[in-house]
Amino acid sequence: MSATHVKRVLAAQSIELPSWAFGNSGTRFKVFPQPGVPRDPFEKLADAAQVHRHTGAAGTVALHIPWDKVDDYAALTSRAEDLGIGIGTINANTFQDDDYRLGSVCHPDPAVRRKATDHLLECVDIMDATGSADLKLWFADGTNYPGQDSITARQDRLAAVLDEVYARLGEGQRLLLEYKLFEPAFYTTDVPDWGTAYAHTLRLGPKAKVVIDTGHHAPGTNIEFIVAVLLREGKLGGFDFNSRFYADDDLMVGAADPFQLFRILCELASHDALEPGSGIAYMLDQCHNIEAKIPGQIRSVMNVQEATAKALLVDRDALAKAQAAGDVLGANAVLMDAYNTDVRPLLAELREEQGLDPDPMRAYAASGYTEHVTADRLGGTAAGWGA
Ligand code: PSV
Ligand code: MN
Repeated sequence: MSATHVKRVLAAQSIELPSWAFGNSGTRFKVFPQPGVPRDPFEKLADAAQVHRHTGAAGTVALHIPWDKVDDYAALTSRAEDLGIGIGTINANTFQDDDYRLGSVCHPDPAVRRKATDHLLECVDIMDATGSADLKLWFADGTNYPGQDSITARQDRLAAVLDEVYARLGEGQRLLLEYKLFEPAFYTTDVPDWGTAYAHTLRLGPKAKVVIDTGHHAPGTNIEFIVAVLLREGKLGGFDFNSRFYADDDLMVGAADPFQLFRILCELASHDALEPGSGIAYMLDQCHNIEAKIPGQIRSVMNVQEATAKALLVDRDALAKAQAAGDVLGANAVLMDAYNTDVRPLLAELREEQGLDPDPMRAYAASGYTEHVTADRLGGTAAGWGA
């Protein structure tokens, strides 16, 4: 692919930011509060807009309901527009209510399932109000002990709820089903893997797709294989990007294993799924527990851009030739040549062409925004993971 084409795809790339990345977060051991953290969804949007301002590649923000619940979604949407960004995916939350001890959509009690379903339907109402196209569902449902509940009955309950939510989707709206190996349930999880998510979304229909959170697999899982299979079946809806060393670490994408990120993006490039309009939502799902949040998001967007540029630089003709000839080392060398290319000058050039500073980290630091919000956001309650 020519440098011009690479830059064209990169210029059109859009990486969605999670609103919750801007609030205080931590582990079950300690949350280290940071000064200047937003106190409401409007301030979260303002911080997200800074990431877009300096990268030009992060024009939408995902909301998490009820963390980002507001009285007036029209006002929130127009604030986003004023800031030069848009509202993206609506993430449902059926994991933080006392009623959900035994699950939400898979709970044995129909009243709890009704409550969870009503929440999901409310999320679609919010999509209507904000113009959001995607509903992202992740369920903390599962069991901790053998015999605790019927695995099959739980799948039946899940299917019934998904049917009801799917039927409520409007024109152009999608349901993205996210899977996760374990946590908070430890014995069984009701949507533990891509196979389960695929089976449900296949049954539901074309508006239902699978979302891959890169942190939700067993160590050593070949995620690019999952990407290839789902793309081939037309069932890949999007990504929650982040890095993991051990479990669902939610560290910055491309930090723990940039080569894995490159391999995933290579698979997407080979299906032309990085091109605008491919229908794949590229989202971050991260928390910045000890590092500064806005620069953490800027760095993450840059990491995705760098891996994307490398994936686009793979000489696909040479690769196809080497593969057809059974040239194992030659084919591998084509990939490694692209991976080992320093794409930072190309991205700096692109940013200059877009009227941006070639170094987004430096530009943000020089902007004085951190100092401004630290001085300005006094009083009130800082948003946290969960508010
Ligand atoms: C669950 O671990 C998850 O990945 C889901 O996407 C949630 O909505 C999100 O994290 C919350 O941070
Ligand atoms: Mn996720």
